[in-house]
Amino acid sequence: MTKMTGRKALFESLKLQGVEYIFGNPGTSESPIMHELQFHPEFKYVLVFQEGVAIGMADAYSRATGKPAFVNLHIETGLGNAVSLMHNAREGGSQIVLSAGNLDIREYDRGRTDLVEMVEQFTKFSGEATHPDQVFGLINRAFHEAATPPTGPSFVSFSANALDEEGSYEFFSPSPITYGNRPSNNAITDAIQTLKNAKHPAFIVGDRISQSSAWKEIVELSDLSGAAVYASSYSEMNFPNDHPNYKGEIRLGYPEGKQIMQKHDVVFAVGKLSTGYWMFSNPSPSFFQPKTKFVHIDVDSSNLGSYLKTDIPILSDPKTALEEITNGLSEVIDGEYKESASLRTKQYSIDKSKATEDWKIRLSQKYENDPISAERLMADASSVIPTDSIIVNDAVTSGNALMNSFPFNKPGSLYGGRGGALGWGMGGALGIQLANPDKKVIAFCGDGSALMTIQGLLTASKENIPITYIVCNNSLYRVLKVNMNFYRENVLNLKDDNEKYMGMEFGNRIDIHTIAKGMNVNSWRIDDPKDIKPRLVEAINSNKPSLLDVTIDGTL
Ligand SMILES: Cc1ncc(C[n+]2csc(CCOP(=O)(O)OP(=O)(O)O)c2C)c(N)n1
Ligand SMILES: [Mg+2]
Repeated sequence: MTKMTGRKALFESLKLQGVEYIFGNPGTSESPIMHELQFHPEFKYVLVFQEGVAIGMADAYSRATGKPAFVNLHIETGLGNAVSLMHNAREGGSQIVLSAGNLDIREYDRGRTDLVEMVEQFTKFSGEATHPDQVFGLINRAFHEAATPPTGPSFVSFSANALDEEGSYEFFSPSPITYGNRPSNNAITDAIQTLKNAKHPAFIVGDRISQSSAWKEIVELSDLSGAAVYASSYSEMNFPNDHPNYKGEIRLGYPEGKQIMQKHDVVFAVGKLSTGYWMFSNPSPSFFQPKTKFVHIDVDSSNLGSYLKTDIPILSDPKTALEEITNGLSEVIDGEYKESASLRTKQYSIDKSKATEDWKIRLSQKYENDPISAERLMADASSVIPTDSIIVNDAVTSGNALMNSFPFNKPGSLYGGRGGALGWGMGGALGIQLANPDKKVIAFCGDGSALMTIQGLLTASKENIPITYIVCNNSLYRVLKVNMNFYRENVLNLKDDNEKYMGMEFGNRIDIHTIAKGMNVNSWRIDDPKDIKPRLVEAINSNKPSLLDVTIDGTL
């Protein structure tokens, strides 16, 4: 047994977990941690000026490195600011270990907050060490829970006494984590048979494809079966968006999503499905034809068969399951099957060319618009951004133009927020850049989203993290207007154009480039579309944090 203070044991535990960065904002209750930090130069403390930035950063860093990210915030007051983006981390299963100091356990009756209760519903595991002996075990457990499938955020807090008093420890290194749960043979045989009998198969992919590195496997199976591929989530490159079979994102809960699904007799889904009807009333319990065979692959049993009628649930690492299905299918199909699969792919190729043509027409119609169209911004940006850059997508309604302008066909080329909380991108870009110091990181953010966590710019300049931010400044929450129209038309059955939009416009243009300057970030305001390309090249080549505040058209 080794004896030492709880605060020293905390750093020993973090070292064993291979932690490199601590994303944080301290307070007095974290004094033991901040005091001990000076003796551990092997950790880099990245100071944030708003807690949401730390969560966005940790979320993205953990996704880009594939390992847990550690965050330290200040007791209930700091945690409160973090909860919004912890929702995204829980939705996306991000490997975050969030921590905070708490009052001495003896202050239990003096207004001491139950921090675990406060954060628990946004985590996979939460606990507080109230005795120094618990520190190592708690850290070990929190990292293990965060990193094992299904991954997800953890929370740990430390009573002041647990950090300042001496405890006894038997340290050991964390166990290796294997992600490759094998599927049941019967389920695989049934899935192969189902796909073999399919006339119009479809795949719905989620971020679990990226998480299990199953890009090659999903493309191979789609090529072999001629399946159309829809993304339930595309916050990472889950299927090449330039592949003929790729049909774009699908919103299963919406009428148009259900309509698209009507033509498919077999649907294979991978990962958690976003099925929500967002905030509208009357959600739909089903999305497919009653006769459609539904096969669902995931590492999380709670996603399988629990909310959708599922013919073949496959509890497995997607990469392994997809590989086994592809191998099995290629052994049982004949020339006739191959012929119809290739006919489907041919048709999808024609559809794709048509969609590309439509996009070009839309772009040319809007190219000279004043204010700048989102289409022009994205097209011009994509023509000068180096091809091996990483794109961060927090662009909200400009995201469609982004997806049409950039080819995403390499793993790790794109990251976006997961879950509904606004403000992910400012911190998210920082985490991606820290995880990829040799790559250019270009982050597209909606002005509304950027303003939620604009303090991220201060961290960028303080640490000289050379991201180029592009703010799509339309002076409004445009998506809320789009959704309001949908609500009025489909839920309220109103056809009247004279309805007002309340609380969605910012009034005067907010000069985000001026805010950026105040935070020591090089920035430019762009009103003339001709400035997009040269300023963007200048920003990227500066190798410093920089920002383009682009006035774009927000009309519907
Ligand atoms: C923390 C938080 N607050 C409020 C919302 C509601 N909300 C969703 S999208 C949105 C507006 C996004 O606006 P912006 O980033 O400017 O993008 P745009 O719609 O203009 O393209 C808001 C306010 C949210 N999702 N998260
Ligand atoms: Mg906006």
